[in-house]
Amino acid sequence: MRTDTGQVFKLEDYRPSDYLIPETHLEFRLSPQATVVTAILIVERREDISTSAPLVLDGDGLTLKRIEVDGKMVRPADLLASPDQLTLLKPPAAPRFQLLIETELAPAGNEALMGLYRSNNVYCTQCEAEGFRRITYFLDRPDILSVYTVRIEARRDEAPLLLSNGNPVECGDLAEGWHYAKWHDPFPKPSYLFALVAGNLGQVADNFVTMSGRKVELGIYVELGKEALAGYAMDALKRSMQWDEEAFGREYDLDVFNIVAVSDFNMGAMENKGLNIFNDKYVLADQETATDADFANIEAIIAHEYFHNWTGNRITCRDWFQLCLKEGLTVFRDHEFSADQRSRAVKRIAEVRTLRAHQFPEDQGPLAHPVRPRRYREINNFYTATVYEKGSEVVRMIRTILGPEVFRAGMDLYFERHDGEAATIEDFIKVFEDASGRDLSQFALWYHQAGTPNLTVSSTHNPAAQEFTLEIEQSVPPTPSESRKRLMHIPLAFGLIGAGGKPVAYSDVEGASVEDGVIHVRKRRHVVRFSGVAERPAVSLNRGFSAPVTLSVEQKAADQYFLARHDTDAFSRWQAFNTLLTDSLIAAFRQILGGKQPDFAPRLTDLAGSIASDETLEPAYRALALALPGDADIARDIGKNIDPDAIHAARQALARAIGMANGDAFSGLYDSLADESAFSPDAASAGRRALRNILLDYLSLLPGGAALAAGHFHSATNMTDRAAALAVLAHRHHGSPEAGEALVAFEQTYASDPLVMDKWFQIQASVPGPQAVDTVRALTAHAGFSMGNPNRVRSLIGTFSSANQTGFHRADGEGYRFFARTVLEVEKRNPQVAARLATALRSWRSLEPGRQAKAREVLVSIANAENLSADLRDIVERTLA
Ligand code: 0A1
Ligand code: ZN
Repeated sequence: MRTDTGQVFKLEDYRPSDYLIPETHLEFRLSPQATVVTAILIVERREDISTSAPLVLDGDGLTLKRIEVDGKMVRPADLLASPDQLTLLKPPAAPRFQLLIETELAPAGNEALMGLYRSNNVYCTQCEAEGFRRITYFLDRPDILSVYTVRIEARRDEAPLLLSNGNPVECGDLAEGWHYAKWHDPFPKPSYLFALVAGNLGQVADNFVTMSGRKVELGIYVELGKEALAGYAMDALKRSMQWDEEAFGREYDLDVFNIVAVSDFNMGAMENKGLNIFNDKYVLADQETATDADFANIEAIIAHEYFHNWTGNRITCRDWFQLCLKEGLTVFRDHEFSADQRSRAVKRIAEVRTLRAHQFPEDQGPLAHPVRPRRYREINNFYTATVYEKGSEVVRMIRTILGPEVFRAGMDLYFERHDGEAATIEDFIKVFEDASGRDLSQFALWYHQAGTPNLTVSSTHNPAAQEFTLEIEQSVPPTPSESRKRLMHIPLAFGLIGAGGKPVAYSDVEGASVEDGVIHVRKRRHVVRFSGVAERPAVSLNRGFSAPVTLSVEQKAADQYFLARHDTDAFSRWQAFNTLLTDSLIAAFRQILGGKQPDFAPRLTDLAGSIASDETLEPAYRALALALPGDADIARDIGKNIDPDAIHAARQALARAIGMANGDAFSGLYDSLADESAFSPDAASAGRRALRNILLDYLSLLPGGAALAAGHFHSATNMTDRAAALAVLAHRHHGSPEAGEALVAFEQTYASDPLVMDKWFQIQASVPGPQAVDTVRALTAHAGFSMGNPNRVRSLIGTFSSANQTGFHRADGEGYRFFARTVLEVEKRNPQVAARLATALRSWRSLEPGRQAKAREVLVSIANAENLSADLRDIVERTLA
């Protein structure tokens, strides 16, 4: 485990390396305990660098066995070697030389899952961000682009399959049951994109003919016997390849494209050149084991990793501060792909819910950082919702500002100008400035400034003057180490809506630049006057969520109801209803704190009923509208002095009120949505299931609800319905015989399928209430649970801490204490996963004082633990700062 050196890396300290490594030749002789890696590096000194400059290579816990320069041993006096660094004090005077480095690794003992490790007896690698230095000494930084040739040797019985990046070159037998394969990747790449896989895996093969007529062999490798579960992923891959050609003109460049699914993986998946490695959860699926959400995630992540081939691999990042250059852009691309494959409106709502659930709290708490950070201690902790999701929103805003054609021209220029380079955010912004002739310097603050801007908006109508006025004021809250903020350029899409939902025309506008339905907010305050407006319109703001901001709008409730029924922008219509729900939940929370029974306006519960049965809306959309803001969403919007029990009670009360007000209608609709036809994971079928399952959730709160949910569970013919019913039983009817029976039945059926058991862990870890801590603690001893597998840990401990507000934030602090002990236990094996888990405490300062003190105590106890990893120390210290 890498302990903390306290070193802070700063963007302004970037300077190019003195040396380059144009060629990298690697040889692996694989064995679980003693893999030998021989690296032959062609090293080049930059022209302007003195011959006396030492060559300093990165390492992380390495055992050096041999080192030679140009075929000769290096004198010990000319070398400084430690597990974490290798320095050639006197490199040859020649501008180009050859360095041979032999290291020995024990992949079987590598539980951090970085570098070369074993997952279910399969050798695999994870090198982003700094895992390559756990394999060999190297200039392990993304601006060192090298052409790799890799030879892998292994026992044929142990590893019949030998894969690396690029194209296969040759393979053959060796003595004593060993064999080898050689791979060559002609595209220079940074070390973080290196990959190797060796093992005994099943293959699904297909091919894709690119737009220029080249045939690419496609392979997806999975655990033997699971081949049938990879069909959906293969289909998603082919659709992704096709889409990138059509939407961005990007063609695949190697002869083969391989994907390997492994069961121990720290993140979702990894875009290694020509050899993507996936968490198996994002590959394996069929109707029996995967939910519709799983299918959608697989499609999105397969696309995301594939799209990285251009945005990340062909054009990579100069340094890790530029992470959003590849991640924000690639998330934007995968969002657009999913929107094209599914329903654009539904996709947009889901994206915004995710952004608000994960990125807004990050931006509003102690871990806030700009989309392009300027400092880090541990780069692994910067694979965040801000870099990914907000990074994607920033790209989307560029498209909104420039329009789709100019945006595409800018992207074309980006590929043309920077192909084969390690680029920066400045390079990225410049292509759009050049393509559009616009100055994007104020806009660029979105990359440099942390915090979610707020827009305060009020409106007035002067019928005599036929003038409608919007007053818009922007503010950006202070964030850690950035107390003063500059004014941003915020593209605010809007609509003025009149009677019957018709757009209201205006003859002129002044006070801000307004183009194509977008107000460009650039100053602290704009008074935007629309003339020629005879009747007071309702205003629909931030349509399509054109900017990732919070809005404080002075809006009459009647207007809000009107928009929830009539807004022609699907996102904003959803938003209007969601705001009504949130406002009444917050009011109910306050009633509960004041010792009153919460009450809800009948027009709100009626509106829920009419949305549910509105046949002009897609079922998936209706399902999203009916999904109440979660406990954590409500807490975020309240912002301070949070009592999770009161929030949960408010939410329960509203769910019950909506169920009671619409029982008959919901029941009829629920029956009509029953589907006897063959299963299909397509978006429309999934939408109908989603609507039916949310109706079940409401109906389960009415008399007979447990029996209804039990019937749904037992008659389910797919995992979406089965898991939804199990969640309803476990959450709404906790402790009932129906819930108990269903949990047992599910466990018995799926005990041998870890990915399905993850759902069983998740459902139980999220059952609200004070008993949850004991449930989760007991489940850590379940035979299917393992502290060493990231998926299991996230399902049980991650769900408990991030999706169970009443359980985790139990008033006596037991949730926190259990959590802290568990995080430290996970950390011993896997610091990266532990650090990510620990971010669940980032909003501790918004809790009521009692819980706040208890949360602080456990954060301090983690900070004081001995030998803390760099990963966990970084998170805990920033959280406490
Ligand atoms: N680049 C990957 C994410 C990723 C980052 C770090 C990893 O290390 C464990 C793994 C994957 C992506 O964006 O998909
Ligand atoms: Zn990515």
